[in-house]
Amino acid sequence: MKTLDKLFIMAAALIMAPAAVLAQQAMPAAGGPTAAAAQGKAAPATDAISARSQAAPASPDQASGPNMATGAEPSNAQVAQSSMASRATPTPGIGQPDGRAHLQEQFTPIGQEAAWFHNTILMPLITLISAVVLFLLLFVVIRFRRSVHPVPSRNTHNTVLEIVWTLVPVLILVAIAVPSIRLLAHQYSPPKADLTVKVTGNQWYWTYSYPDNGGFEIVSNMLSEADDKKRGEPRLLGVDERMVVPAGAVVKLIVTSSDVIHSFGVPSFWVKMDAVPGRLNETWFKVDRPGLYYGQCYELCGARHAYMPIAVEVVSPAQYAAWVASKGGTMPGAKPAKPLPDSTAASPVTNPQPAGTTTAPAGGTSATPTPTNVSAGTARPTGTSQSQATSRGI
Ligand SMILES: [Cu+2]
Repeated sequence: MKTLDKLFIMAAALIMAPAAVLAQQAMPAAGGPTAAAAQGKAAPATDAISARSQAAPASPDQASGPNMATGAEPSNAQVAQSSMASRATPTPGIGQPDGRAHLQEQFTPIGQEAAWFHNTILMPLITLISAVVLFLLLFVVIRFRRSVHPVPSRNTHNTVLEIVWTLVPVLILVAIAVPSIRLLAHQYSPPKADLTVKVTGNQWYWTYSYPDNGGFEIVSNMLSEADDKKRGEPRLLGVDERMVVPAGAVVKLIVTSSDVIHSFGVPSFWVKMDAVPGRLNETWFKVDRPGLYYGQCYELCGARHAYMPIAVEVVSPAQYAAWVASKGGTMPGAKPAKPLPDSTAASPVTNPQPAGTTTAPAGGTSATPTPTNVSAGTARPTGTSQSQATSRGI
């Protein structure tokens, strides 16, 4: 009965709306803030996020992702080996925090769409709503203060206002929902994967398995502060063994944990996925720009939670093939496919390259690995004393 009453009153209110008059001046001020405040949380008054112009789009050569399965171009094997001998150096402000309060520059299609949504739609809207609410509050406080408005109005209803402050937020929510749901749909309908990497969180390091490349696994531990300095890595973000993926390839991540819940996240990829023991979670990314991108564990996972960084190195397909070979892995379909002109080139590790010949692949961008002071990095044969690369299956 009560419900029926309410429905009746609401219907009557809707019909009567045009005839209603503004009861008093206090009403907009009293109602406005409540309704508007329900829509947006307080936000900084300024939109500090500015789109920074980004350097170095990947060259078509480097971004030829879907061909990954066919393996390295033989002619590039030597080049790749020489490049892999030196680790990519981080670019300040890219793939890592730079001290400013903003989203990191995005390097995946999803990240770019999400950053656009945040910077172009959400932040201006939140700022506008906050400003309107603040204005209404100040208006009420000043205009209806006791000294100039001693007798308060006792009106409790204003139909027009009630409709307005219900409809406007609904329309705002609908307007937000369209790009929001579109973004969700894009996130959860990944294109066909070119490469799968299984990510396992451990207390307190990461392991990365490459089932498409023979199932080898690498163990990624944080570097000491001294090593960070020596290798030019950002503090607390450098690792001994990076996850290496090819540029332009759709990388599927299977994320799990061996002990407690961790969370694998790389902010500049818009990737964050919980690593839960006994479960396989899936996420993906596609990065065209070769370079180095950092992340961290995003779930409180124990005493050294803060010390399990993530470093993802995006390299050209040829460099990736050389890296896989250096870890004892294989490229899918690479076996009898194309006989190499130089049979020894199939094993880049055994093909010494004169030091200093750094013939970068075509289209070398700022992110292309350049000769650095670090050469003891990833290009070491499987089975060294480091035992970082084991050939366990997953
Ligand atoms: Cu963790």
